[in-house]
Amino acid sequence: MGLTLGQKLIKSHLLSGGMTPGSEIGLRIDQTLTQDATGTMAYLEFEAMGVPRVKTELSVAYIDHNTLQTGFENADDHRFIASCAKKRGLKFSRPGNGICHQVHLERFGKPGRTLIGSDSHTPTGGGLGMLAIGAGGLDVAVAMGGGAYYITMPEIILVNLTGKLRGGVSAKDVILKVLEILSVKGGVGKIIEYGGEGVKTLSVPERATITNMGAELGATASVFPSDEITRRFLKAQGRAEDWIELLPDEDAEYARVININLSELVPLAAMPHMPDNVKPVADIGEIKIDQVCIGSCTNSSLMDMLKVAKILRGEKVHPDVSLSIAPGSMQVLNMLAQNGALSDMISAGARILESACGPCIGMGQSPNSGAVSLRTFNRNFEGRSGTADAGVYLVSPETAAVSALTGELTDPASCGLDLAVEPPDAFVINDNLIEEPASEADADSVEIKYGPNIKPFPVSEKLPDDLAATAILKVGDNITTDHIMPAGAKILPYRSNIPYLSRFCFKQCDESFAERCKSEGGGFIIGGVNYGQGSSREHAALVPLYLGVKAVIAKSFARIHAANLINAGIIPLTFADADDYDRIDQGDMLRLEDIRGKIEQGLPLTLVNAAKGGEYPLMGDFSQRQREIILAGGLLNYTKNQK
Ligand code: MIC
Ligand code: SF4
Repeated sequence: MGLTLGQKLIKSHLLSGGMTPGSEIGLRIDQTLTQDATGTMAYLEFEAMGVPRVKTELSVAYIDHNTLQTGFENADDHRFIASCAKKRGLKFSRPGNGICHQVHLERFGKPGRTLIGSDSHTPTGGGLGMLAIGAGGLDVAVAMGGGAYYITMPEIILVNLTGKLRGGVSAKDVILKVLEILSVKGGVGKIIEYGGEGVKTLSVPERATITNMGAELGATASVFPSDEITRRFLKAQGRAEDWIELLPDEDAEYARVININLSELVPLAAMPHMPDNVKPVADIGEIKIDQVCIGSCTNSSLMDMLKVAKILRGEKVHPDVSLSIAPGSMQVLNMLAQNGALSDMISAGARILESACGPCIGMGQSPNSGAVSLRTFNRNFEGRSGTADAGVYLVSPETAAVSALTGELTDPASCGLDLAVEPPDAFVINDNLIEEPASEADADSVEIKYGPNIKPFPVSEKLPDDLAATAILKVGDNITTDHIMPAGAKILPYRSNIPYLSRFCFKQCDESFAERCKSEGGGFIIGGVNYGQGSSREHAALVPLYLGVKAVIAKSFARIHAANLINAGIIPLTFADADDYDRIDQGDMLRLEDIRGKIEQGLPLTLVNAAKGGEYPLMGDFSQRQREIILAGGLLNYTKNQK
């Protein structure tokens, strides 16, 4: 039997385990990336590991999330990360150079290589034929130190594309269609592979829009073939030598095939407050809009921006709409400036933002109360924009730009637009904002610069024989890491200060959570389906750890968050019978008896509800390695024990 693309990428990097879906495999990692909001913690962890230089082919530290610098905190974090990069052998992408995933695609991604990044949208690199996976900061630190990265061997789903997108229909509509079909949990434990004749009609940045939002499916990764179009993109980036051809075998077998005819797609929108709440724009009806934001790692490429500029040329932004545009990288911004498209945007009344994440993570541009905000981003979780009662619709750049002019949600396919833009033969290459590391010989003299906001991270104790605690919080389905550990302009500057961050933990779900944890010494969290979906932020595990959370018992978990919990020394457990969730009330006293012995021996686990007298069987489907990490009280303790 032939191999799929995903299987080929895995096979060529397999360090341990067999390629049977569901079993744990260890992968050799060629490249890593970090961004600043997760990076400070990742480099603190890397420092704690005591490895002098990174051992990967390439590691890049980006600054793109915390660029508002409303106080000294962000700038101190940037300086800390820059000094680590210089000393430890990483490239450093300075603030202003752009969003990590966009820059990585342009300057560093290579077909056939593995990449892990401390950001859930790292799978963007799959647009170039990479096996690119989002991970927690500690996993990235371990990979930088030359260690394997462990995942559950995924099933491979093929999305078979035929036809060609019609005018006004965009790559964003393709991934919104996949989200409609699969939902925000449909990709868990899967690699989504794109194939079929339709692939040839999509440019690399369009493919990257699609793989980027594979994160919203919960998928481990998404991947496109590396073909002639990939070669042309790399050549235009001055990197023709990085190209290799990478195609699935003709007789490859897939766990499932989803057929999408691109010619039949229409402009879509994900309505508040979930990325899979998808409807055709034309069916949503007339909605007056207050804000439009164009940018983010999903839709900020040169091609996207050129289409937006074409729509805005000679027009005026509707007086009731605030339009902001953040081009994804210095390269994109520079090229828009050179060819005049930037002037078209400015003249129409767009507010041009720095090339960074910005409004996507609530760093500025929070909309007005009760606003309708159209965004070309990837997440529309409640409150993420910084305005609790705003409704965010996720749309394509075309829908966003057309609607910014009309003042209401407008279907761009109905406007008879001619938006054909040709990809450039040569991108403007300027790496002035990328700093090279010190040579090995000079590294000793580089000092790591800490700031007063950079506090030590919490370290877990080894697992005790028994665990007993109250159900300190009970939450429902699809709880996101934005619920657990919110971000936004007021909180994000404290990503390197866990004690301060802890005040905001679960605030959106339960104002008194942090206080109760403090007075009761922590507890167990009871969760529903897909607990911890969304970002890779390990803060959503480290902060609960700091607050004394010992275990999370849920109906199911999102992949990266489950791994982050284990790495932090918190046990993620699933109900064997989902109905037992209903038998627990917040405040019940719960016990996990002989938990240490049972995890050690891989025996079935039971949760005792002392308050109600019930016993609920649990599933702790851990690999031997995961059991050892849990027993040691987290990955750092485990790694130290191994030395
Ligand atoms: C996000 O989009 O939620 C973030 C901010 O990029 C996160 C990382 C973080 O929380 O720092 C992600 O997607 O992993
Ligand atoms: Fe940045 Fe938004 Fe992309 Fe996260 S999703 S990396 S915040 S642009």
